[in-house]
Amino acid sequence: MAAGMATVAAAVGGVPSTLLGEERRLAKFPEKTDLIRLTSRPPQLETPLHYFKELITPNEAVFVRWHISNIPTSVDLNQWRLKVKGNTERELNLSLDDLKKFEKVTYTAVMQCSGNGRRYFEPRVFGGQWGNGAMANCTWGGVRLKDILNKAGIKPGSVDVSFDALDGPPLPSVPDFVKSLPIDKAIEEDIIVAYEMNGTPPPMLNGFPARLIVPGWYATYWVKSLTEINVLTKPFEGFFMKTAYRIPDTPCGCVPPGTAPKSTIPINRMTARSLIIEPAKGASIKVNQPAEIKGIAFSGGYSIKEVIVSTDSGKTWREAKLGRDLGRYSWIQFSYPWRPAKPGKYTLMAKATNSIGESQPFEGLWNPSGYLWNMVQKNEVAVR
Ligand SMILES: Nc1nc2c(c(=O)[nH]1)N[C@H]1C(S)=C(S)[C@@H](COP(=O)(O)O)O[C@H]1N2
Ligand SMILES: [Mo]
Repeated sequence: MAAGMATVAAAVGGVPSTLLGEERRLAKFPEKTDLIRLTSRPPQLETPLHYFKELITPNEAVFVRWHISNIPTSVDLNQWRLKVKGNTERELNLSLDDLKKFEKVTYTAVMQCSGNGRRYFEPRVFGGQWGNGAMANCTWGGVRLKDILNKAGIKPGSVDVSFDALDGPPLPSVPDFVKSLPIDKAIEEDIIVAYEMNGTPPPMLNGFPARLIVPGWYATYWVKSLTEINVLTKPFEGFFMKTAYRIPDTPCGCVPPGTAPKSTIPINRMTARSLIIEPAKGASIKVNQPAEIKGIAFSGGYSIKEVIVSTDSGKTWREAKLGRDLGRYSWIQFSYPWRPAKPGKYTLMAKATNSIGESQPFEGLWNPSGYLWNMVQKNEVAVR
């Protein structure tokens, strides 16, 4: 994979913007509100930023991302089963009611696509040209994957667990969307099979009737409309682990812009990031009036310790106030009371740091697939 990547990235500069999905029109899909359409088949829909004023993202506004066009449009719960098989003492075929008999776990976690913010990469890279709206903060309810695996009985010699779903390839030449986790990761306490999203069954497009939640990790692992869990004695080698969704094997997951990594690893935990939501980019603000700077910050499973805000392009910084803490997987809201005293152009910035010192770079970190975007934003606003 790595060898061809540098040339691919370099070529994107000359690609017409329509091929990069630049036509960002709103579209309405079943159970969803108007979202920004990147593609229709398969659906890739982005959330307009104003929805992130809320601590919890409503189901109808949550972004949508499918890889292959054969996606489920209805599920008969009398037929649907979650099969657990492979290197286990027994095979399970769980109905939704069976799943609900396990102990229920509920928490709030940010779901973010690996390619969120890809459109800001310089040089540009191929793939869905997401702005910052391929993320959501939802409360997930479901059952521990660990409890399901223990019920099946994991046999010695297990190395990976793979996850398959209702969506299938339209042609045999198209790889099926199957993901895997190493066995030690799969039995972590907080990974769940969720049948609730903000207290109701998830919309079809977000993985009805149940999906995997790997809190702190990018959503590529959050397999929707789950049907099969397979415990494996050999490393899983499917396309979406071996070829796609890999990052450079360097401490930053990045390489010099436009170059190919020497080696890669599967993408995993999310980087720390923050986003100013208000005032929006390009907003016009009245001089000498209170204008609160508000936003959100999160990281891959470690609580946000601090958010600092600048109103003068990063020359001086002030600590923002953090809002209600919904746990280490949730995003946290921040606010800073601002009252601009002079008219002019202002560049607003915010920088988050988590409890293990992970923060955000001032220059975009680059990798050929456009993952891990977390550069400190520069939001220009006008004060009149
Ligand atoms: N079955 C299935 N699950 C999937 C995918 C998919 O294509 N098929 N895409 C993954 C990726 S890359 C992302 S970003 C999230 C998106 O979840 P959402 O559509 O609920 O926002 O689903 C993940 N789970
Ligand atoms: Mo994704």
